[in-house]
Amino acid sequence: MTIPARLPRFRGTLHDPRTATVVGRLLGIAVLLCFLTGLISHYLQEPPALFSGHLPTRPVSGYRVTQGLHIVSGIAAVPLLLVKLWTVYPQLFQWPPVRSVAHALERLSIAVLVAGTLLELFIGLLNTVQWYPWPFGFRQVHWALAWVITGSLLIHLGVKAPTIGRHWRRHARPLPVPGGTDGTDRTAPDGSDADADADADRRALMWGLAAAVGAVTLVTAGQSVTPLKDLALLSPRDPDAGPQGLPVNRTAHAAGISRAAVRNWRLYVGGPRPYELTLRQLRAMPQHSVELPIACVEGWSKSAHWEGVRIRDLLARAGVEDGARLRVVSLETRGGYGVTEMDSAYTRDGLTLLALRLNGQVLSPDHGYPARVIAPDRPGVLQTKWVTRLEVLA
Ligand SMILES: Nc1nc2c(c(=O)[nH]1)N[C@H]1C(S)=C(S)[C@@H](COP(=O)(O)O)O[C@H]1N2
Ligand SMILES: [Mo]
Repeated sequence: MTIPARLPRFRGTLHDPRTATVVGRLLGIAVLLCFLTGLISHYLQEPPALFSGHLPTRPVSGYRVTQGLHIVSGIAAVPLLLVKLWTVYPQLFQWPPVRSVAHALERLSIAVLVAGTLLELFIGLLNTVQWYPWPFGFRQVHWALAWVITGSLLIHLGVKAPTIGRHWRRHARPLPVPGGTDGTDRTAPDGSDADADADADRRALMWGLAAAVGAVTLVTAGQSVTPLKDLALLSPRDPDAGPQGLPVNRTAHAAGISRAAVRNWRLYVGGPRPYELTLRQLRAMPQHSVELPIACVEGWSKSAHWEGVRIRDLLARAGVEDGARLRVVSLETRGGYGVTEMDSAYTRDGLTLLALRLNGQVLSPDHGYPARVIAPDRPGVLQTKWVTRLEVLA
């Protein structure tokens, strides 16, 4: 078989299986961490019936940590993926392009893996800057792609297992035997030691990669890791910005909350003895204070001091037994977050409040005045603002 003369030839020492293995396993760790924390986020937002009543509410910052790790590992995967692709891209020019049916399927699975991962990281990154320039639902696509990636990655790992195994450890280098004929001669024609050169190149590459991953992590992690916040040059959100020391994702204006709606506001609570309360009546109920974070799926998070009425107490007043599942309805009628569900694990929890105050002040309009949900260990997107109804679900 002759190789077409126009195919490029690659002489770099780092387009080799050892480098692909070393970079690949770091990328694998990042992808695995991102996948597992993504599963957690998905199941907290859309709990299967199996978990009903059992969603974790401790540690209260659990979601802050797992979602912070999700964003950090996803961002770290970007330079790792780029270097991995650079290491193996000469394979694109292998000849013949397809050797057998199995080989064709393998190449196809890699194409799916690469395309899926690039798209997943890209839409994830755009999501962290709150940009949704596509017609499809972000979460559904992000979720589906995660499984496409997992499947094609398992195929890839299975096919490459022998190669990965061979190059998992650095080979002890045989002593160079100049001019040796037993196949152990590692001396390049110019007298240098080719293996040693490759090792040195690889070390340089890995330091560069470590610097790149470290840099992108340091300048973004500050949006959830408070001690790093002064370094968070590139994080889309400054956790200190916003009224009352807390960022705002959707303002009252953007959510279409009218003055009239707020003026006529009442809280309805369903149950065997449903009732309605004015804000004044709500303020007359026993108030509790909690220290809980808002942890947005987009990666920023911030702890705050909340005061308000326990959801548990509101339900008890309506004659609801401990542990009801709720539908929480906001004054907001457009958008996907106006109506949310709350698992009984949260409604049972004494830390779950219908908050009226934030950091010592009455909630500002953008933070959900007159009342919003705050619950422990819960994705920010479900901490519903401008709450007006609590309906008990069967
Ligand atoms: N009604 C309503 N509640 C909402 C939202 C919304 O768009 N509408 N955004 C949610 C999201 S995505 C987050 S992260 C938090 C942000 O809270 P904050 O803007 O009060 O800081 O509120 C949540 N509550
Ligand atoms: Mo959010």
